[in-house]
Amino acid sequence: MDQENGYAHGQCFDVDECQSIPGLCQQKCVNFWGGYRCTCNQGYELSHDNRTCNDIDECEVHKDYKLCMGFCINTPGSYQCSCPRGYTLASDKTSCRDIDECDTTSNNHVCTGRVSTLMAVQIIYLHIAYIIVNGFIQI
Ligand SMILES: [Ca+2]
Ligand SMILES: [Ca+2]
Repeated sequence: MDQENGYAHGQCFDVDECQSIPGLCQQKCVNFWGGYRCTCNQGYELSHDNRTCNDIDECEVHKDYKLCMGFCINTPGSYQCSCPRGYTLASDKTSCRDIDECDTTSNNHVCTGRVSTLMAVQIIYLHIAYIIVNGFIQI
């Protein structure tokens, strides 16, 4: 009788390697009659040792398909998209949407009235320059 090797009472039976050998596979173990197979979670691929799983670099593998409109950032088991400055990630998590800096309903008030931030800074600099040159405050 050799139950370890799947032979008992003159008959063969399957050994569930996934149950009997803890840590056999790094992520998932699939038992079948006469053997077993390691598999990986979504976003990972089985490495050459047929046991451990490596992260798939989706940004590199699918670079021809342009997964992201902006930048693609590889993450363990997945990937993320990000956008250049001045854009925000849209709800589809892949495309970029222009930020309307002039939209007064948003919290990014860059303008007050009709004076832009840049103009306001220029006015302050002119006042400071005037004070330095003339030595007194005159508004
Ligand atoms: Ca088996
Ligand atoms: Ca990945």
